[in-house]
Amino acid sequence: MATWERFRTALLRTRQALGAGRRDGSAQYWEEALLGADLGYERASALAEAVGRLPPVAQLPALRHELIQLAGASHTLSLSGAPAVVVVVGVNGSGKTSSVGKLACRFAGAGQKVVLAAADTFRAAASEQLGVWAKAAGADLVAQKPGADPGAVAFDALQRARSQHADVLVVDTAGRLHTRQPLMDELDKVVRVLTRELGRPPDEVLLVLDGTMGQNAVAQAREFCQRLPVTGLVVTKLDASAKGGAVLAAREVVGRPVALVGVGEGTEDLMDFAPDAYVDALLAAIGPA
Ligand SMILES: Nc1nc2c(ncn2[C@@H]2O[C@H](COP(=O)(O)OP(=O)(O)O)[C@@H](O)[C@H]2O)c(=O)[nH]1
Ligand SMILES: [Mg+2]
Repeated sequence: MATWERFRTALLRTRQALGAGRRDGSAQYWEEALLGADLGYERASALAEAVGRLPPVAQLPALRHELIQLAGASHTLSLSGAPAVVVVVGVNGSGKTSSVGKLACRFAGAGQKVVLAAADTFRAAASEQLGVWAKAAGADLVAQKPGADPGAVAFDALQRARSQHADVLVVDTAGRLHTRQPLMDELDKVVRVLTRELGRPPDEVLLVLDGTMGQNAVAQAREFCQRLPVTGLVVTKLDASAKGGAVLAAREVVGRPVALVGVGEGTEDLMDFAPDAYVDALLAAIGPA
């Protein structure tokens, strides 16, 4: 299936939200449509006002142009290190472990040797869940006892990746405040340990956002990006969300590119973000003027 079609399928609910009203070309119509897709109030009303002033035939092309600008450039993962190191962060339940697993399958499928680090050490179940993905991908799993220092797990995993000449190390992390140490400090430490050992920052620090949370995910993104050197966003669960517009809002608010989007629970359901295809898929539900 083409990228556009996969986005279109995944964005069914958001498209329904966007295409719900009867298109009369008024600013109010556009504002309701864009708010329905959870683009955020300020952005939705500014766009609606600008588009609503145009003649009906010019409205959809103008909106498309504006949304593509908002979506920003595409971001190909930069994996040049040997090993390349990817750290995955985000709140509990956002889809970190699944995204780490899908990435592992993708890298392994491309013939790369992958090591996974279970740096969510709060629950035993967390490393078990990652172990299932490691098995599926044929990746090596580095885990320690529950309660271990996540920085120590990251350190061990990097040693392992080096000794095995792995191509990629992907580090899964915890998403909730579960020790006396606040979450951001813990994640910051994981990144610092890796930076010190590598002599450079990790290749990617990916922030996973739950696509069903809409504007709440945007607020989280702001908080994470203030504290951590986030290089890209991963927006998951778009297949279960009517808030696909929030992807664009998050990108704009934090100024980090959207790297990947999750469109389901299968190993293949983590797609590279393509701004044009995404916006076209979003707008596909809007009827003629
Ligand atoms: N439908 C759907 N579910 C997803 C997606 N990504 C993750 N999930 C589900 O979201 C739940 C939480 O994911 P998990 O990776 O454990 O989140 P974590 O706590 O951040 O590690 C699991 O049930 C996943 O299967 C996605 O793109 N689409
Ligand atoms: Mg997890």
